[in-house]
Amino acid sequence: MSPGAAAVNRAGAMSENGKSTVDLNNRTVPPIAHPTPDDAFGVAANIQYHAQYGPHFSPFKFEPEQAFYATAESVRDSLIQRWNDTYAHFHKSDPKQTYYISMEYLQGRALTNAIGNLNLTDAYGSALMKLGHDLETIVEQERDAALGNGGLGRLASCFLDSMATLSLPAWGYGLRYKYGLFSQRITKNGQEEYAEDWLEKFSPWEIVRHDVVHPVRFFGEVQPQEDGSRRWIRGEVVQALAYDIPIPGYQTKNTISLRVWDARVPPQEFDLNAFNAGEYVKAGNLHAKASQICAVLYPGDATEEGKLLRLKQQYFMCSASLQDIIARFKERRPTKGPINWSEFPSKVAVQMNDTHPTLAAPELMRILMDDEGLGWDEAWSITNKTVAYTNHTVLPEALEKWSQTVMAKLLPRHMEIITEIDKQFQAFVTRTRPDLESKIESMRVLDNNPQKPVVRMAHLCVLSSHKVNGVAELHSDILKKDLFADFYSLWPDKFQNKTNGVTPRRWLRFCSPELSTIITKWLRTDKWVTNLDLLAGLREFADDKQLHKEWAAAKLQNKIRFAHYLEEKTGVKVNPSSLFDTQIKRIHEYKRQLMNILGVVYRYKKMKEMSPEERKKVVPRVVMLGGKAFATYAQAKRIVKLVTDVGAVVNSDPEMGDLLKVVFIPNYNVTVAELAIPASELSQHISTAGMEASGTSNMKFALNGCLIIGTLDGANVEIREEIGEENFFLFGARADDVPRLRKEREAGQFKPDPRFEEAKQFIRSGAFGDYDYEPLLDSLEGDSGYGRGDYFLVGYDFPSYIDCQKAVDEAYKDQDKWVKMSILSTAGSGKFSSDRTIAQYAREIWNIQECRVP
Ligand code: NBG
Repeated sequence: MSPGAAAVNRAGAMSENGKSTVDLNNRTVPPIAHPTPDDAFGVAANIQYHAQYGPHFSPFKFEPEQAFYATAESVRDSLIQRWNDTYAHFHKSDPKQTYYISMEYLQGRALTNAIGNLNLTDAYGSALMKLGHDLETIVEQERDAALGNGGLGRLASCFLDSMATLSLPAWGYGLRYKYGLFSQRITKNGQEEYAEDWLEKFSPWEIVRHDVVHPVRFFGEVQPQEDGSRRWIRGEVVQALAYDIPIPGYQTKNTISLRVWDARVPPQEFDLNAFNAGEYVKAGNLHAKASQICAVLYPGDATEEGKLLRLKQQYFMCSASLQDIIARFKERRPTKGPINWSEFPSKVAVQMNDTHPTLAAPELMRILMDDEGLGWDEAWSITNKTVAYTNHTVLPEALEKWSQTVMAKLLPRHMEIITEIDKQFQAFVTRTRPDLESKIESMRVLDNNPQKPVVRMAHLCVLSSHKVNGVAELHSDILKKDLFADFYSLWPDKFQNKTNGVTPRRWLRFCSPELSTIITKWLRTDKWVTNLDLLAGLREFADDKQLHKEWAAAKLQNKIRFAHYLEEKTGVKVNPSSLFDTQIKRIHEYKRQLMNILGVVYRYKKMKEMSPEERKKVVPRVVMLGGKAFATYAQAKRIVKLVTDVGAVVNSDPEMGDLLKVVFIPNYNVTVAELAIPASELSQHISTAGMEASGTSNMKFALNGCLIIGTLDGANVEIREEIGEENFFLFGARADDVPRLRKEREAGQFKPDPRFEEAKQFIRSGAFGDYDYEPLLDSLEGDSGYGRGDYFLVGYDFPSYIDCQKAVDEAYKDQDKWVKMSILSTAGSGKFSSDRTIAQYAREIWNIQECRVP
């Protein structure tokens, strides 16, 4: 922020007490409500208008916070105009549209992205200057929209950006969580969770649609009708109210919408009599229940109540979205005469992002049969042609299974429909593939294990969808060969791969303007922002000394910026000329942050043993880890604690100085990633092979010229292919070897490397404090047993990991070589644009075309 900016009022005058005030007689910049300003003066006038007439703050203050909200509202005016034009254009053209349903979106901040996409960054920068503020400070006022958890949610947000940029007729659907994912604080005890109140004031980006409300029923019963049809009646009904978040495309007028649902009950449901009788809780009972639905993302599900709430959330999202989709379809059909429902799949594509939106399929069946009067076969054929499913994980604990009892209680009609789907599937297999007869039980949607009868949501997805895709080549192969092998043998054409991607706007153009400018200069075009393959043009200059100089300078600038951030958040001062080594992602045993920190422990111990002379040869490193551990995932929380304990010891060891720093980056989110990724030189993607479906931060790092140390897992495989194996630090077991290695371990054939034993022993010795790490270290011991036997193969991969880290240090010593590798990383990242991914979905799954606003 520019010095004293907050204390200067909009006319540029200081108020008496030094606080900023508004000179209401200021005529320099009059408030103007025009929604589409495009010059600095027009923008300033529009910001001024929102500051004075906006309903949220007193008009006398214009500190950065108020300035942010007024600025955002001014941007929103332009977005609304574009959104209206887009919607009108879609309505007129009536193209087939895609509806992307996702439990998570990780939007991050919106301001930089919105003005960048509108090509108004300079206009807003100058306008704010006129008003006594600088853009950078204003941008920093915004809270991240925390409606997601990890890669799955961020992918959904990148996809929306690409859909808008490609001018595709598409919508996102999700939930409007009040507290979203928790906010993380790091204390002496490790991670602590707090409610993230991104809506504490309000979000300037959302537009409530009071005219878009759909009823959603829970519980109740099914009533057979005289004509043989079935009706779901009684129970509890809440209303889904739509909020739209505009998603602007880059260099297109198209602005699409992320529609998130909030749960409400109408005032009539408030029991005034009970309230007046002093029964306050009873009076607002339904209100309280409704407010639980959109309170948090992934509420704890250890209890029955927690499980029920999660299922409620999922159904609420699916039902509201499907009703909305159907209403939009009907809007364009003749009001008189029957609707031709067979047209539906040629107008509507529904994409289920993982299994959370599975209920979209039985809900569509229910609406078509019970509300619209279609027969089973017709409804099933329409549903099947409409919905498609993306699988994002092969981890058994993440493949959802809902108790049949809970399902039948909360959604009795859907349970009937699911049961019928299951029955027809069995008949189909018996009829067409008698050879699969013995597999039927394991393939069914219903698992009738008397101990715990459940509905297998992934199987329901596979049966209901016309296409099923994985998110990287290796992952899609595993789906076909392993997880869904029997389904694949039934329907080989159903299975596809769509390797993930990331939006080049947020993840290069806007998060690293320095590097972007250099790329544009050397490529002599900025077209790479929408055609990322053009980055390959950098290869030609990979040895150019001038480019090396500019490249290294941009990287250094990003490192300095991030070093400031780290110091502010953690108090740890790091030297920007050290190697910046980063691992940021959800904390999970399969992602093996534990291997990273064990490697650091080993490095530290070896450095302690060195003579001062030997130490001089060490490449200084800052090892940074960040990520949230799920609140009830004890092992993950112990890993966080270990990282912070190691950091506390190493960072205060005078013998280490700048040679080694270990920092836990608190409260990792999109905004932190936007700072950390452009600043990193090495990033770790070191999951047990076969377990990370894709990874998307690996793509962001590579795009920003950060080298990867990683296993052959997920999209690492394709990244390495694209950027060249000589530019990738590879180690570890291959996916194909993992089952055998686990078996060998169980048979007692594993011999640990002495370096691995040494690292664990060092922790056990109390070198990092007396916290009880035994439960964590014990998971690496033994050959079998629950939570033991090193399921994630940390011990097996450790020696090759350490050797590979040595190779990293050697490579870093040769800065010319390193910078060349860095340039080649960026140059080889063209494939990983979400524009490419979304174009493939549009062509190969959704069958939709560009619908550009003229
Ligand atoms: C995650 C995978 C990542 C992948 C993202 C996006 C879930 C269930 N899966 O590897 O773990 O990059 O999805 O596809 O969150």
